[in-house]
Amino acid sequence: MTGAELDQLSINTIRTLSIDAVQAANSGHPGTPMALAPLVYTLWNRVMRFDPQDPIWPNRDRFVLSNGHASMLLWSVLHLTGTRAVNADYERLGQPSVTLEDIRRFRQLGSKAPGHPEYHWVSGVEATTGPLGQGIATSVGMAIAKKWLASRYNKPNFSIFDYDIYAICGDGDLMEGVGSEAASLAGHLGLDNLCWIYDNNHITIEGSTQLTFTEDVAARFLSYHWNVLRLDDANDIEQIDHALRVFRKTKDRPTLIILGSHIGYGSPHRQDTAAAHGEPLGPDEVRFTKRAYSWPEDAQFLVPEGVREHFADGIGKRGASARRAWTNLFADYRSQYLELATEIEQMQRRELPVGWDRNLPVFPADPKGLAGREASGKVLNVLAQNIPWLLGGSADLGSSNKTLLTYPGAEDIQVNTPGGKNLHFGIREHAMGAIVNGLSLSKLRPYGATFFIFSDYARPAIRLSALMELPAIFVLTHDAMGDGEDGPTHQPIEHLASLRAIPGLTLLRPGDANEVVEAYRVIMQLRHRPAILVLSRQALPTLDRNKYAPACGVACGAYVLADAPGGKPEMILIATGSELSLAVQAHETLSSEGIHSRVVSMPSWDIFEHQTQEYRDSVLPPAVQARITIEQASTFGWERYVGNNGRMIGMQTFGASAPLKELQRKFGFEPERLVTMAKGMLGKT
Ligand SMILES: Cc1ncc(C[n+]2csc(CCOP(=O)(O)OP(=O)(O)O)c2C)c(N)n1
Repeated sequence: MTGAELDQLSINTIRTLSIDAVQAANSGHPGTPMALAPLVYTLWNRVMRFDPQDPIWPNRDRFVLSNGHASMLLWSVLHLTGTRAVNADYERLGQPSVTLEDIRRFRQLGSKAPGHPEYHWVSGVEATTGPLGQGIATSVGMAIAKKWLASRYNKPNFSIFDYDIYAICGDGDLMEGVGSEAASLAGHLGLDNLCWIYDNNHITIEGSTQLTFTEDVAARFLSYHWNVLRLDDANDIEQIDHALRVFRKTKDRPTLIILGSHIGYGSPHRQDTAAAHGEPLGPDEVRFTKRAYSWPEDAQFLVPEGVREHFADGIGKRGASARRAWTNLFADYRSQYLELATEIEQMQRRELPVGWDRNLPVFPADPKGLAGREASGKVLNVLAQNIPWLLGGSADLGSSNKTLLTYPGAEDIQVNTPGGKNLHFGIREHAMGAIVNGLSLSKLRPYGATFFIFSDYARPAIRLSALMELPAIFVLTHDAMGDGEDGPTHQPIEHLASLRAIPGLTLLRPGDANEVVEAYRVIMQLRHRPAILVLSRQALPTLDRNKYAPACGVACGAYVLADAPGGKPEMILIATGSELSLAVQAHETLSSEGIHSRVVSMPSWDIFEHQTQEYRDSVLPPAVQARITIEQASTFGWERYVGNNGRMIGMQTFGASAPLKELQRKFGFEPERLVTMAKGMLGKT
C-alpha cells in the first residue's frame, strides 16, 4: 500500500469507528468526526510531538477538542495511536487509555470513551470540553503557560519547553462570547504558539449558519491580531499539513486556520443537521456511507491491518524520539540547573517547594482590623515569592481585589515579558476562568480575581475547574454589602449558596485577617480541587487569638471560636466572614448577661463536611438545638446546620444602594438583633 493509501485508510478508520460507535450508542454526533477525520489525522500523525507511550510528558504538544461533541475523533486517535493510561499519581500504566471495547461502549457507564472529552477520566485528554467555547478559551491559558515556562526555564542550548497548542473548534465555539474574550487576549499577548482550526461547515444544530452567524470571522480575527489562513478543502491533507507548518513558522501572533468542510462528508444522502447532531446515521445510511469509503459494508469497529502500524510509524516514532531527546536534555539540564529542574519536577506533581509558607503574616488583635482583601493581598505577595509558579491576576480589578503583586521584580505578563507574575485578564471574567484552567492544566498554580458578584460571569469555567479537579484559585472580593453605595447590582446574594452547590469545589469565607492566612494555607495544599476565597471589601476586626481559639481551626472548615463556660453552651451562633465579629460581639453581650453561648466560625462548609462525625458533633453538639446562623447572603442551605428549631439571619431580597452602616441596619446585620433573637429562642426576654 502506498503512503497516500495508508493515509486514506487511517482517515476512513477514524470515520467508520465514529459512525459505528454513534450507531451502537444510538446517540452522539457522527457528522463532525467524519468531516474532520483528515484534519485530526494530519495533525496527529504528521505534526504533533506527542508520545503515546507517555501522554503527560511535559514538553508534548497539546491538543484541545473544543467542539467536544465530536469526541469520537479523540477516542479514535487515542485508540489508534495506542496511547497509554496514566494514573492519578502520574504513574504510567501498561494498559491502553482507550480500548476498542471502550469505543464499542461509547457513552456507556464506565467506558473510557464517554460522551465528551473528560480530563481526569481519560488519559490523553488535555481539557474537559463540551460547553462550547471553553476549550478554545482554555487553550489560551495553555499558551500563556507555555510562554511562561519557556521564559523561566529555557536556557542557552536548553529549550526545555518549546511545545505548541492546537485547538479545534466549530461555529459554536466562535459564537460563544468566551471564545471571543479569549481570542482578543491571545492576540494582544501575541501567542504565536497557539493554533485554532475552525471547522467552517456553516451548520449548527438548528440549521445553516445563515440563521444566526453571518459575520466575517476572518476579519474579526485579523482585528484581534491573529494570522488567518483559509483552506477550502477539509479532505486535502497536504494543504492541511502545509497550513500547520505555516503556523509553526508564524511569529508574534496566534494562527486561525479556517477550514471549509461539509458535515457528514462521505455520507451520500445526509449532509444535513440531523446527520451531524445527536442522531446516528441509521443502518442503511451506514452501509451507503461505508460503500462510499470503499469499506466492507458489514464490518463494524474495523481497524484494518496496517492502520495501527501507520500511526506507530508516524506519531509513535516522532513522539518517542522527541521525548527521548528531551529526557536526555533534561538530564543535562538537571546537572547544570538543579534548582530549576527541581521546580519543574515539583510542579509536574503539583507539589509545593520547601519553605512555601515561610514569612506568612500573623496579624495582631485590632478592633479596627483589616479588610479580607487587604489581608489576602499581603499573603499573596508572600506566597508568590515563595512559590515561583504561583501567578495570576484580576479581570481589571486588581487594585480593588488586592491581587496585584507589588514586590520588586513582580512584572506584568505582556508580550515582551511572558515570564512575569501579574496577569491582566482585562474585563473578561469568563475567559479568565477558562485561562486559569489552562494555566492549571499546564501545572502552574494560577489565581484569578474579580468581585464576588461577577463570579456569575466566570461560573461555567469554575464548574469545569471542579469537574477537572484542578487546583485553581479564585479570589473573589466585595463579598456582600460592603461596597454599599454600588447597590444591588454589585451585592452578591445567592452566590455563596450556588457556588457551595458545585461538587468538588472548596469555598472559604474567612472572618478575619488571620483566618485569611489560614485559608490560604489550606488552599495552597489542595492538589486536586479548586478553591474559592470569598473576601470582604471593608475592614473586619482582627480577633484577639489569645482570648479566642486560634485561626488554624479554619483547616477543619468550622471550629469553636468562643465558648460557654465548661464547653456547655445553651445555644450556638454560627457565622462566616464579615458576620463573624457580629457573632462575637453578641456572644460577649450574652455572656455578660449570664447566657451561655458558643460562637462557631464556619468559613467552609465543604471542608467541615469532610471532617469526622465525631469532630462535627463536637463543634455542633446534636443536643444543642438552639442555633442561629448569620451570613450576609441568601439563607438557602443553612437549614442543614440550624436544624428545625434554629433561626437564620440572611438576605431574602436583593440589597440596596446606601452606605454600609445603613444597609446593616436595614437588613438586620447588627449584634443587637442576634442578642434579641438568642434570648427569644431561650425564652429569656
Ligand atoms: C455552551 C453550549 N451550548 C450549547 C451546546 C449544545 N450543542 C452541542 S453541539 C452544538 C452545535 C455546534 O455547532 P458547531 O460548533 O458548528 O459544530 P458542528 O455543527 O460543526 O458539529 C450545540 C449548540 C453546547 N454543547 N454548549
